[in-house]
Formats: sequence, C-alpha cells, structure tokens
Amino acid sequence: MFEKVLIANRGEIALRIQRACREMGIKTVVVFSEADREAKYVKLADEAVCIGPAPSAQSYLNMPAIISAAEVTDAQAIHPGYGFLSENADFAERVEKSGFAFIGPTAESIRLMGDKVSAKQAMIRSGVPCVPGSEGALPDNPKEIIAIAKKIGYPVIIKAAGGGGGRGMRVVHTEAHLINAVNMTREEAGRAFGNPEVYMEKFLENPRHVEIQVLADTFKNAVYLGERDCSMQRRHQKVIEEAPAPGIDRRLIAKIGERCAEACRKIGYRGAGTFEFLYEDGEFYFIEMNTRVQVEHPVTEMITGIDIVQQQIRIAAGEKLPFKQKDIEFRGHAIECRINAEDPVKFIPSPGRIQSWHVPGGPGVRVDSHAYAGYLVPPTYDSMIGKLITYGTTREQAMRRMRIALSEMVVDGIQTNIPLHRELMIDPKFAQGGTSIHYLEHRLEEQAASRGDSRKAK
Ligand code: MV4
Repeated sequence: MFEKVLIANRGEIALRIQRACREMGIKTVVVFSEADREAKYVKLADEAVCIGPAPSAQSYLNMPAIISAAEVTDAQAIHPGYGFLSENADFAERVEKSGFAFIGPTAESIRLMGDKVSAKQAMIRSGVPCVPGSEGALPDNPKEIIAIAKKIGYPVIIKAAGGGGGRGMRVVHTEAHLINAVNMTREEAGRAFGNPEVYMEKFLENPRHVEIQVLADTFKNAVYLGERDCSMQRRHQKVIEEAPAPGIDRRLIAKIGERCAEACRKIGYRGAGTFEFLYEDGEFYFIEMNTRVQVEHPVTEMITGIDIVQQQIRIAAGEKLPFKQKDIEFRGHAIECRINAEDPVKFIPSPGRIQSWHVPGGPGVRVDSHAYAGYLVPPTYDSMIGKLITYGTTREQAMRRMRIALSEMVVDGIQTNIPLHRELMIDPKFAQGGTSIHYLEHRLEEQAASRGDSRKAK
C-alpha cells in the first residue's frame, strides 16, 4: 500500500479523500491555491503545498505544479478527485510517466470515454444498450445526414463527440432545421473542444437520469454497486441524488449492472466509474461514461457499506477487489442534498464568510463538507460547500430524516439552497418518486410565473 498520497483537489472531496487515506494509515499531501490557504482541511493534511494563485488554470489545473509537489513531498500516488484534472488523459499519462500512480483508470480508458463517439461504440460492442442513433460520427454529405435522421425518426439530438455533461448539443424537430443544426454544432464543437465531430441520437423527451456505479481492478474483476437516480437537476447541475432509483425493477438493474461490469472487463477498465443512462418507459439507454469518483458517490456507499474512495486507492495500489458481485448487498435507501452557496431563488452564487454553521446529526445522517463557522467561501470555484446525506431502511425514512436534518441545519452569513431542499423534501411529486430530468426546471418556472417574475427561471 502507498505510504503517502497527494490530493490534487480542493473542498469537500479533498477532505473526503483525506479521511479515506487516514483510515488506511496513508499520509496525505494536499495542494492548494492562494484562495484556499486558510481552509481547515489544508491544515489537517500531513503536508500542504501551495501550487499557485486562485484561478484554477494557474493552480488546480496546473499539471507541472502538481507533479512537482508530488516530487518534493515524495508522494507515491495522486488522487484527482472530481472536476479539474480528474478526466484529463494527458494528466493521467504525465502522472504515470513521472513515476507516480494515478488513482483512476488508464489514460487510454479516459481517452476512450472522453470521446463520446468512441465510448458509445465500445458500449455497443460490449452489449450495453445505447440510445438509437448514427453509427459513429456523422458523415459530411447532407443527403446521408438527412437519411440517418429519417431512419431514427424526429425529434433527434445532435451531440459533439468532444462534449458531454450537457455541453455541445442541439435538438432538431424537423428536417428543415437539420443541416443548419449539424453545421452549428460542428462549428461550436471545433471551437470548444478542438474536435468538430458530431453524432446523432433519437431525442428522448421525458427521461430520468439513472447511473450505474462500477468498480474494477487490474485483474479483470468488475462489479456494479447498483444505481443512483440523479434526475433532480437544473441546467445540468444535479441538486438531489438517491439510491436506489425509485420504482425500477431490480432484475432490470441487475441485468444492466452486469452489462456494465462486463464492459469494464472487455475494455480493461480499472478503478471507479459511472455509466450514465437515460431511463424512459422501462428501458435503459447508455449516454456517457464518467471515469472519476462522482460527487454523489456517498449514496452508493450508504446502501452498500463500501467505501468507494478507499477501493479506488486499493485498486491503484494493485490490490484485488475484496468482494464478488454475490457479496454485494443493497440495503435501505439514501438521499443526498447538495448544499450550494447560492441564492435559493435566483441561483446566483453567494460567496463570503460563513458566520454560523450548525450541522445536523443523529442516526442515518452524514455530512460531507469542508466548511465551518468562519470559513470564507471563495468566489473562484464551484458553489457547492457540502453534501447532506441521509440513510433509512425505506425511502420514506430517508426522506423523513432529511427533512429533520434540513430543519436542524443552520448556515448564516451567506445564502444557500437549503430552503429549496426543504421545499423539495415536502413536494408530493418527489415523494412519489421517479420524476424526470425536466421536473425541477418546470417547477421553478411555474413558481417564477406565479411570483410574476419578468424573466423566466430557465
Ligand atoms: C439526451 C437527452 C435526450 N435524448 N440524449 C444532457 C447531458 C448529457 N450527459 C446528455 N444529455 C442529454 N442527452 C438523448 N438522446 C437529454 C439530455 C439531457 C439531460 C440528461 C441527463 C441529465 C439532465 C439532462 C438535462 C437536459 C438534457
């Protein structure tokens, strides 16, 4: 096992990785920007290295600075967390070429999944069900493009191979708009991702976003850790996640989960990963794979009892998975509310000094946060300041515990989205379970309209 791990991230995930390391007896090095110098999790680490000024381009995205920090502190491995360099294949390559272990998949796997066209082709070959669409990238010939759309049937969606996470896509409802939409998406994609390739899919109008968590070791052992429902989102930012996904047949989850595990074996995937699906009318359709630990990993940890971050580290150190699929049991229900420093109505970021900070507790309550009373939320980064996770034997119990936890939680000095979470936890549609990816945005629009806001919430 590693003696020392460098954490190339900040905020709650830097603290989460630190805790995993500490429990395993591994020393930690945290890198930080000038904006994070005073943060408590920086002082908690065994060592801390300043890697540059506040803007992430000069700090958390600064590959030479991070690798130098690993060299001077004698770390053996680098954990990238999520965001920043976590899905940068060049970084993974440079880390390994410099003699460190990258706590994540190979650069080759990251590259394969980073290109959404090659990712989808790999999934089709592995038997993972995908959204019906073009076979690979779209050709140049407009007549061929029109024929492909006709075969798929409108509406269709044009997506950039280099996109993902909601960037670089366009919905097309009629043939009259098709070629222009393809050209516009190509142009944007060329500028934004340096790759003008686009592909086409049937546009699913009202799906849920359900994803499957996997773990794979370097000996071709792979398991799925069940699913998460992440449909409660606004502008591609998840707001609430839960596991399991309400109302989905367990046998279907087992079948899709097994396909994901098999895909990992086929492509030689290693580490933690997430297969993103759209779920509509009882069917799963693969859209993308994430090759990092995700923000919402705790809900899976709560229902499986498996520490995903520790498993990532063990896999990177060359250990075998300590369990087989039949050993994994799914028990109870977990819900996560992302706590953001933002206006709960207008969603404008609300950085600043936290005056008071009281977190809830009790049975089945988990708080993953680096914040505290006196903490200054920098304006430079993502507005998420923590995650509130509750567990219950049933979904109803997890929801009840979340309502109580939210009622106990106090954050003063900045604005947060806690009031929005309090409302959603008493929303009858959410209580039913199974709302689509459009539910929250529609609900916010209705509320904006009834307040008489001049501009729509969208
Ligand atoms: C789609 C779709 C409907 N049909 N693909 C958005 C983010 C990217 N990961 C894929 N996305 C979508 N792809 C087809 N064929 C709708 C979305 C989508 C979405 C997906 C997941 C979570 C939130 C979303 C919000 C808007 C659109």
